[in-house]
Amino acid sequence: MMNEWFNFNTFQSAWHPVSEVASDMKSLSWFLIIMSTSVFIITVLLLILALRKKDLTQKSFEPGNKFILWSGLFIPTIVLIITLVWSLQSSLKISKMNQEEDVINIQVIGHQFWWEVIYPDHHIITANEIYVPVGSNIKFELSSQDVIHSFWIPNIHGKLDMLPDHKTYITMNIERPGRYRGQCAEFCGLQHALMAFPLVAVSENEFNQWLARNQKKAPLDLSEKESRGKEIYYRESCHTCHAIGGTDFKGKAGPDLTHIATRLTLGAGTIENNQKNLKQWIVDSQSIKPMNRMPKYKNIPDKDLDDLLEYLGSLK
Ligand code: HEC
Ligand SMILES: [Cu+2]
Repeated sequence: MMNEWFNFNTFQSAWHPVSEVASDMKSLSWFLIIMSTSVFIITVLLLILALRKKDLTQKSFEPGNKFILWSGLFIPTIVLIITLVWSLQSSLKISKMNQEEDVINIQVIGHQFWWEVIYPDHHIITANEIYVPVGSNIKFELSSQDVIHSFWIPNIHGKLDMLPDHKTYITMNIERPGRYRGQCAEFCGLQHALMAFPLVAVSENEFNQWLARNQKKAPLDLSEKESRGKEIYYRESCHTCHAIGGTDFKGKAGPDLTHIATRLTLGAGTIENNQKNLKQWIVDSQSIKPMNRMPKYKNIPDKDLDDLLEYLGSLK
């Protein structure tokens, strides 16, 4: 069963804005679409009219003709000025928002093909999922660990590049709670299309609960099965790539797994996070997301795999 997160139409669309900036972009887009379509239709109609004229030697328009002056000069100038003023207004709003000081800081670092997410003021490191409160200014600091990626949540804002050697900033304010799909919008390698994430906008209250839960390190009072799973995690070298807060596992080449059991998706928005998918991901993530940077683990005995899953399940 797919959960609502995988219902594509409801969550990734620039036509369903949930922020002021995105609403502006939508109106401006409609304006441009209607204007350019009408210009196209009128031009084609005039062309047909001209082609139907029998006597081509007869001049119907003299230089200085009012019709030419209006449709060739005045109207286009007015339309272009309206467009210019409108889009400038939008960008002014964006740059004003970017100067807000009362913000929640979130750093997002692009990797092939996943997202590292850091809440520097709250000491939280996570991945492939971003929680934010509605109605607050969220300031994203974007960068990349490898190639150029692009940060794009169509319902909320335009795109912004994530560069390896330069930080970029964007401030957003989300009006309605919900899950909105973000997507890498710059071709960054073979799995660029499966480099996505849910942005979860919740009430202030729920956000604070999320913060409190995610500030906790991994639990240490493990059951026997979970402890065995932790040993398997070490034996199979998962720790060389994946950090788990509160343990000696500090790998940085893959997503942080401190709270993996509570994440919505696996493989950066590729599949739903459930027991069956997690097992399949570990055994052969390459069949789910070909060319991603995690090796296959086809040789882990079934019992060990079960214990490993039990351990990962304890990471809430
Ligand atoms: C060589 C480094 C490496 C090793 C070793 C490794 N992984 Fe991964 N793992 C990754 C990378 C990179 C990703 C991100 C893949 C993507 O989505 O593009 C990942 C993704 C994952 C995810 C999904 C996380 C998410 O938020 O989407 C899980 C769960 C996971 N690995 C578990 C494991 C386990 C368990 C082991 C040991 C059996 C392991 N990994 C070994 C590199 C590694
Ligand atoms: Cu990318």
